[in-house]
Amino acid sequence: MSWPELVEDAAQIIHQAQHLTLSTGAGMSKESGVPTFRDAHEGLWEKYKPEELATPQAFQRNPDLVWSWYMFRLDLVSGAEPNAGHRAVAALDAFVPKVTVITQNIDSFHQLSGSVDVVELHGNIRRFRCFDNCQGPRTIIDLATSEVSKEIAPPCPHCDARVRPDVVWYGETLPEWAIKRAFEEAAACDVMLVIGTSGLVNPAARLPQVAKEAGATIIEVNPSFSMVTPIADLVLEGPAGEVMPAIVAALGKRAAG
Ligand code: BJW
Repeated sequence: MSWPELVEDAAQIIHQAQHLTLSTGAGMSKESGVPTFRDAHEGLWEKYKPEELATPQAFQRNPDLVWSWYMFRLDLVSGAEPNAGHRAVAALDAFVPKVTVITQNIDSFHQLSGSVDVVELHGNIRRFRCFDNCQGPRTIIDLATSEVSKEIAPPCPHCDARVRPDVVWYGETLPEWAIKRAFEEAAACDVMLVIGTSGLVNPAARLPQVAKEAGATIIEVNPSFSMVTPIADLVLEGPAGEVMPAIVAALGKRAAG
């Protein structure tokens, strides 16, 4: 069935939910003009494999290359805005008693569009820290990005190391509190809405399975097949920026009627 035919089913399930957990990925921000990871083919993305740049080893090898890649992406995110999908996700807070957004995205768009409870699994591209964690794990460095080089990773103000973005690279552990909350919310929800993730990167990829095993209904919004699709109870094969506003409109009609 095409996604418009499934909107009422999705609204019915969400309408009955007491505890809704969302798990969102790069597809959520695609309609804001931010490329996804695995279907992006432009600029630096064409030249370098994200997997080869998003690692601590890559930063050690060539900090300036990795820094310039992140500055390019920070400019992209700073010039973009949350889309109708993010706004619709934020609107869900009005329809379900408990809503938690667990995101792999690093762009702050859920927070900017008004979602109240957002758990960032992979950090945030707008924050920075010392590569050597000289002031303690994940201590944030206040950096005016407008005043630093976009090509050269700046020196840490406290030690000889360089400054890096506060994101989670391959092979690095996720913030402990974030992963703990994510798995708690996955295990406790009665509905999980999975939007715009390929479901390839762990540990985030395990969240829908955890929710499913705990008895939750899984709804997926994604125009393409993903690793989540086989376990989803309902799949709306469309873009988040169109599907999510349609679901919220259907919820609004239910609330009014
Ligand atoms: C739309 C749409 C529209 C399009 N609407 N939808 C071997 C070596 C080292 C590590 C590992 C290893 N084997 C396994 C691992 C573990 C590794 C992992 O899972 N790797 C797999 C790839 C195999 N995980 C880790 O390393 C994690 N840490 C960890 O596990 O620690 C313990 C450990 C350590 C060492 C070894 C083993 C365990 C950390 C993972 C960190 C991921 N970091 C990145 C970069 C973040 C910073 C940055 O942005 O640069 O996070 S990678 C990248 O992938 C980014 C994303 O958050 C993440 C997920 O991608 P996402 O969001 O799913 O995007 P896509 O592009 O994949 O999918 C987009 C989807 O949207 C598609 O389905 C489209 O169809 C859809 N779509 N338009 C709705 N309009």
